[in-house]
Amino acid sequence: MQKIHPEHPRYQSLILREKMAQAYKQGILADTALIAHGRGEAFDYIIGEKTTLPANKAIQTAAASLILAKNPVISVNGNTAVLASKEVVDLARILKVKIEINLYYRTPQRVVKVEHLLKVAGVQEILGSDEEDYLPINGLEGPRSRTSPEGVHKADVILVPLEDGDRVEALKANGKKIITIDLNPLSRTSKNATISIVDNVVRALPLLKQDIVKLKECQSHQLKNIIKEFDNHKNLQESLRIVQQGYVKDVEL
Ligand code: PTJ
Repeated sequence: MQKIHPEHPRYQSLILREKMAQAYKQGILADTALIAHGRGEAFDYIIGEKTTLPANKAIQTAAASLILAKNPVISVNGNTAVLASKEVVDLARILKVKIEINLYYRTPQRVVKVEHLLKVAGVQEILGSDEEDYLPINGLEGPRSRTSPEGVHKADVILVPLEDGDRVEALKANGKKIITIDLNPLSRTSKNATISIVDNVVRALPLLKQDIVKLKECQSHQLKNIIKEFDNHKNLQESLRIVQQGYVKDVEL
């Protein structure tokens, strides 16, 4: 592994990049995973690698929604597992929910490796790894359409960090509430989700956990109010404005 100096101004970002490169070499990630990561990195660079105000608002609403959900599930792909297994497992533990593996570029070998990462991070039961036990989502082709009967299939609220647009659309069309974490406010995922958190998964997941701990003490009408007051479309526009401002600021330099 390349030595990265902690004093480097973009130390965290370089550490994540290195982590992804190593995981790619180990066959955990899809061939295009580093491209997806690079796109996220570009947006993160523009927003200053910080959680923005609209992202914080979306995180708070996501926390309220997950607490109120009857059957929430966390859907995990290769990139999320590599970047944030521990954070995903922490969140699942505190919410007492299941984690389900869903891979866009599914191979049995990658499923085993992603499952191993999550188990090392501390989770016992993981859905979505069985090659036989699944039900398809209507309106979606290929391995992405797999849902575990005990997980995504019967879930009402699904947290899908870093997801592809087709799957979000199909899950929503099947009546699910979708919470995404995607650094690109223009992605179909962000545009179609019920709650879109425009932030890096590595920052958003711990903040989501923090808000869940805080809001767990609230009564259900207070949580419902948080959700009622949130407008995802408006919030996404604010995220996009921050991206535009970041860009203009750089050009003026
Ligand atoms: O592991 P698999 O086989 O399921 O494949 C996973 C990837 C991510 C390769 C696959 O789902 C894919 O191709 O995704 P997309 O369509 O490229 O979308 C990835 C989105 O995630 C893009 O909009 C990126 O901006 C965003 N993104 C990348 N890294 C991060 C991110 N968002 C939040 N945090 C990140 N660290």
